[in-house]
Amino acid sequence: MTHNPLPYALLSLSAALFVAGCSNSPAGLSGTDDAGIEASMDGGYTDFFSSPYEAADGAVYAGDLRNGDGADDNGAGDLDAAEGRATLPVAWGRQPSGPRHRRVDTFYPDRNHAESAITSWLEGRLYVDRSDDGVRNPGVKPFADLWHRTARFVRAGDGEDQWRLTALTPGRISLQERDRQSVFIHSVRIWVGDELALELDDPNAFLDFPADLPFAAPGQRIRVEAAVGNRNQEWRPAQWAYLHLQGAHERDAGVDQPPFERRYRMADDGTHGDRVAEDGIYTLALNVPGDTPLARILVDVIAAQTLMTEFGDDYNSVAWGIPFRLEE
Ligand SMILES: [Ca+2]
Ligand SMILES: [Ca+2]
Repeated sequence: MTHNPLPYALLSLSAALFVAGCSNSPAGLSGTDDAGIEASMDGGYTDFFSSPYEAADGAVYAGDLRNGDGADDNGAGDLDAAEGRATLPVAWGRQPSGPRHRRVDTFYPDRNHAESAITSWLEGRLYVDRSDDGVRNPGVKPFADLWHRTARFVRAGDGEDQWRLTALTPGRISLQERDRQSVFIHSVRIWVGDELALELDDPNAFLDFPADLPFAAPGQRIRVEAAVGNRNQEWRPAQWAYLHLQGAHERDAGVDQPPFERRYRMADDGTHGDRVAEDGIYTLALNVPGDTPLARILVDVIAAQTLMTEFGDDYNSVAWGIPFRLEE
């Protein structure tokens, strides 16, 4: 396998932890169960470990959903960019491609507990259509992302190869070539009704599962604020922010449904619940859709430059995936 410096660093750290754990608690070795851990990830917890779905749009969307009710706000505005002023394409979207590699490094502090660092290497194509000609004829840009999450498990029963999820970090998506990434997420806050349900300023922070996850009933109002930025200020705005509602599990047993994915553009213009225009805090307020397998909220930041042209090797994006609980 060929990997970049970042995954090497992550894996080296995990390996060091693993060695330290073994030497400190030799009994831990007899409790290792890598196959059982991965079986649990791919079993009941697939919503949090199906990284390709967390990463991708899976379609080239026309316009943008903005009002939270599913109506098309036609986000593509005037395509003639004024000096330094970024505009949106008519349509854009991502499609994963090629094989996906997942690496799981698990440390066992004792025979009943496990902490797994999961890294996936994701590649795909970004489609951008900037010609307002009534034809869906996008150009294509390649991308290569890293997806990372850490999760803690407890053995569900003695002698069973079953592990119960007890905590997890947000899913963090970044460029494989980290020094090419100029966009960043500083923090995310989620309100459910009038209550601040989650405040995240560290994507490596653990959320207790399921107690710490934002929780809402279908139809309930949620509001998401994301403080984001771009070290490259060539365009104004320098980036766009999107919110994806996602879920992978099957809502109805026995019915094989495609993963649920809905993308909304977040506002930084003082509308749609945004408190201050152009302060780098993007907002979206919407009513939680019912009858969907909503399990994740993904905050997705993409550099303005990346959507200003249809071709080129300038993909520049970052995302945090936040697990979410929908009242059944
Ligand atoms: Ca077109
Ligand atoms: Ca704002």
